[in-house]
Amino acid sequence: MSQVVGVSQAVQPRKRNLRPLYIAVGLVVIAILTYFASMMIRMNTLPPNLDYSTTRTSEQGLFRGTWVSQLEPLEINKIHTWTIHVETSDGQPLDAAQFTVDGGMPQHGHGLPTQPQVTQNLGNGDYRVEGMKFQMTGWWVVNFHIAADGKSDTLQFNLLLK
Ligand SMILES: [Cu+2]
Repeated sequence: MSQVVGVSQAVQPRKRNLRPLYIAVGLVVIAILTYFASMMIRMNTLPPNLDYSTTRTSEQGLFRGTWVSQLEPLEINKIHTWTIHVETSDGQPLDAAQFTVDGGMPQHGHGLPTQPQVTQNLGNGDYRVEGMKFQMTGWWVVNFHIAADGKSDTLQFNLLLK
């Protein structure tokens, strides 16, 4: 057989060696699979030692705050109200604090689906927060950017929605 083919070999272009191409395609596929696998792991693996306390100290240590949800237990896809209590680091209630609320899911790169607002000062350092909502299960952060007595600091809470 090979002797017969031998004649045409001189005329036709040599058959290309496709092996490098297969190797290159294989490497690209492996790279893509690795990328998606690591993305899935990153999106689903919680950082260890997350503090889920409902009472936390603000980032610079100026304030302490505690949240309580009127929806208990927390559920996804329900707009609900929180009460947040804020005080100074030495336990004096903040009676004239200003708040901005934001948050999101750090692993997913998205924020809250709503824009919660502090709508009422209930006195004694308590404030009503309306418009809370979480639309997915998983790890959420909620940030209260607080200004009081000419100082500002951020309280961050971690939540695990199930
Ligand atoms: Cu998400």
